[in-house]
Amino acid sequence: MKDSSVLGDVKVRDESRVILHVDMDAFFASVEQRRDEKLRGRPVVVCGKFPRTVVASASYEARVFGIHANMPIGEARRRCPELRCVEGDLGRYITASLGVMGILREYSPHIEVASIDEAFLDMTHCRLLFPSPRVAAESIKNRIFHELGLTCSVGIGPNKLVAKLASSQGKPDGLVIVSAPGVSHFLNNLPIGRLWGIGPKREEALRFLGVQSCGDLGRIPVDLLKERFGPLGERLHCMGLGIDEDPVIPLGHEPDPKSFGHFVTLPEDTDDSRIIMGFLLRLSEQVGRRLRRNCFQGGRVVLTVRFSDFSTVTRQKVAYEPLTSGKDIYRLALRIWDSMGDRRPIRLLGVTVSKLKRASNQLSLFARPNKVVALWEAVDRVNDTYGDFTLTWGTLHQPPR
Ligand code: TTP
Ligand code: MG
Repeated sequence: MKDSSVLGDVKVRDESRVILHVDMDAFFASVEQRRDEKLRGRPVVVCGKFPRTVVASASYEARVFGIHANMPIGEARRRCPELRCVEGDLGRYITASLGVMGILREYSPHIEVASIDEAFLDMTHCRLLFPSPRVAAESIKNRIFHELGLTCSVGIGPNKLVAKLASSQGKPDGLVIVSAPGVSHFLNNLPIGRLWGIGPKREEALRFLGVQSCGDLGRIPVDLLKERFGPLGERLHCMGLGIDEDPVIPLGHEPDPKSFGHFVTLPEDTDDSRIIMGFLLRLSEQVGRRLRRNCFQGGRVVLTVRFSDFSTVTRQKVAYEPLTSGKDIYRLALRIWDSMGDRRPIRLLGVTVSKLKRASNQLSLFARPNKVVALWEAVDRVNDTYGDFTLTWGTLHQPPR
């Protein structure tokens, strides 16, 4: 196999890789349709339990009505009055996901679980095991369907970028194969919004430069992209050409996460500071818990606030001491909230901790007494055993509806 390598400053592209991307179709909704036959063939969405939750997953029958992930549930119901809304059950989806990943593992040891319902498989070294990548992909689709009662879409390409675009192109229940020489033809008319990392704002900025399709993105001078988008310009240029040298990273070899964040859509828009503070404390606790569970400490708190008109503001503050406890995260989040001074009613709140470092046992000058550390370890143990928020701050004793 040719390896991607750098000769001087000339990047050599490895076009001999065979990468499969498998993405389950309407995953949460399909698991619900499998469980309950009354939901099959019908418009179904999976959502949270708050009345103003958003859609997490929409069945393809629901998508005909323009319903999609992240749409407020009220809007989804307006579009389709007969819509069935099912409260999500993460346990069920994790079990289904384990089933899928178990099957995929039989096809290649080089598997990167990219999310609960998608994975990349590097099949480059498995070529002798299957007559062709197509045969391997068809076998995967058959097994997932017959053994798990679910459908998936598979994309095959010379890299992760193209494989992922190919799987999404074939949805639902598709199989799209793009060979290395076919990449530029494949990208030519593909809308730029399909590329990872291109949201509505970037899409608009690119359209302003006359870029409509991925093909256009590849043809526009890289210097223009760098001028407009900074360091991201180079990456955009590569994406437009279908170049992606990122390896498939198997479990246990992932780089450290960059941040941990939790978000909540409030039961109703509010400017009541007591309610807002309650949610901030709850979110901060959740983030602190994740930091400790994964043995990280944080250096910065980012507060996300979405107002009732959907305008969204993020503000951040750097911490003087490494963050691990929800209370410290909360203090900083509250300071950010206080300093924002905008008291319009809020729809969504998010607390994220970034600048993560692996937690060390080194004590700082201002180190907490070990009693505090021991207390948090004990609280975590109780919550691990009996469920989140079994032991928590008195102010959270009445959990938000
Ligand atoms: P996706 O693969 O993005 O969506 P999907 O499987 O529902 O539909 P598609 O056929 O287009 O792939 O996400 C996988 C699951 O992750 C999805 O079923 C629900 C969950 N999810 C959320 O909880 N919130 C979100 O915002 C998104 C996008 C997904
Ligand atoms: Mg999916």
